[in-house]
Amino acid sequence: MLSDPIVALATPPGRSAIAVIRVSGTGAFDVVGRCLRPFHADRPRAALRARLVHPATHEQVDDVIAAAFPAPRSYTGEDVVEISTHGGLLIPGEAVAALVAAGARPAQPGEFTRRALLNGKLDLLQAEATADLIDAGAPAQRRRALRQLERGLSSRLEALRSELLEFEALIAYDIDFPEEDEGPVSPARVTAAWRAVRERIAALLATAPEGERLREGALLVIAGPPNAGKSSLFNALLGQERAIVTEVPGTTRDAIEAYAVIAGFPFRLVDTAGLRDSGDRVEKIGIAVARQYLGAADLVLLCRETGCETGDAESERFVAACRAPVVEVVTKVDLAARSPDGLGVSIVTGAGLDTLRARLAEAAFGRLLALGDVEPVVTRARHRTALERALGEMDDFYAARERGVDAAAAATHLRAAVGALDDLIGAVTPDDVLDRLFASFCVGK
Ligand SMILES: Nc1nc2c(ncn2[C@@H]2O[C@H](COP(=O)(O)OP(=O)(O)OP(=O)(O)O)[C@@H](O)[C@H]2O)c(=O)[nH]1
Ligand SMILES: [Mg+2]
Repeated sequence: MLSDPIVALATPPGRSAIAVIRVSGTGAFDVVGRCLRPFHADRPRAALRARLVHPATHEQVDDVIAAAFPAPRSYTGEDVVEISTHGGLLIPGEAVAALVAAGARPAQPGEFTRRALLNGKLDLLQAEATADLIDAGAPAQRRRALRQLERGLSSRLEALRSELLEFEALIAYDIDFPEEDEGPVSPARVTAAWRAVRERIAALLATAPEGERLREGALLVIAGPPNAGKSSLFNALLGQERAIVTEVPGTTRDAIEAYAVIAGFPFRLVDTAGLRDSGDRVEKIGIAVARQYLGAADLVLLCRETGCETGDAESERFVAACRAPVVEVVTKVDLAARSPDGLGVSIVTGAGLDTLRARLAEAAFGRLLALGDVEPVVTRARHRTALERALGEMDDFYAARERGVDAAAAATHLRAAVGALDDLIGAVTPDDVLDRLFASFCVGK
């Protein structure tokens, strides 16, 4: 395994108070020792002030703070030095160049975390959580990623894995005593134990749709008749005037998509053209686009203007055609003589907006809200396919037993189910899985 010293800027380039540079690998302390005056590898985990100089010219680059983390008690499990330099356009780059001149190699994206993984400091799920934490845009994403980083999902899978192994042992016991009529283990006991494990795998798998939605953001499409106040609501939910609002029906033509955090959850908001039977060519195209978005939506927000609550045939037809859940809202309630039957909102007075936000979060992420932050959730297609495989093997095992297949042969399905969970945790991870994960990482992480 490669453990040559690598270096990278761990903070984004540009003007800033400080920048952090990381060096990791066998010989990292020698590399840093050539650039820092003084450098104390024998005083680990202490922040010490030093001059950073170029190893060849001895010219001073910066005045820095550095801390040494000897292996294995470091992020990567190797010898690591973290150096805080001044920020800005020049110094961090020059400092990295000095460390390269002293013998370090510029790191690949995610190379530090990859080494942490290979050295057993993190499992694959934790490495994924690290990327999710950095990419988090909504508090719910941060909470979920932190739980996963704390091994919430890993320990649930490990527990599942040992239950599976216990079940396998039960079956093995059965195999070892084939001469007894009923076998030493009653079929009812085998079925009950099988069902318990199967249900736990299925319960975890059931979190996948909303878990994946949490990583990507729920696609929320705002629809309704022209002039219903869709764009006004879009802007209000977004917190900025992004879409054009006028009193002219048919103002919005192109669908407008924007990322928004609503009640702490991530959404991809889409404002669409008002739904009506239009003769206008451009508007017609806009309505066709709206229809496509409605087809792909995770959730639809249907707007109806106050006084038109009964709805129009066109919107009804659109909504009937989409598979996603629909949240209905009556807009412009500040103009209403009496309060509406359903949920009313006004962007003029702000009435109903908080209730609407809560309702949208509930509709898109209700299952996650009910689970709370403690219960583990799967958030990637990779997790889903591995669990589906485990579940499939469990079912194949049962079917094989039902068919009277020899117990030892049926048990190979249990082995395969354990293998699927191992892949998920990342016990043995093929290089291409790692390559795909770390390609999306920042350099320096
Ligand atoms: N009084 C009041 N007027 C509103 C409210 N929301 C929107 N309006 C007005 O209603 C008109 C239409 O608003 P838009 O947000 O453009 O409506 P839309 O549904 O996007 O319309 P199209 O894009 O044409 O389909 C504008 O004149 C807005 O100022 C509200 O809560 N109260
Ligand atoms: Mg509009």
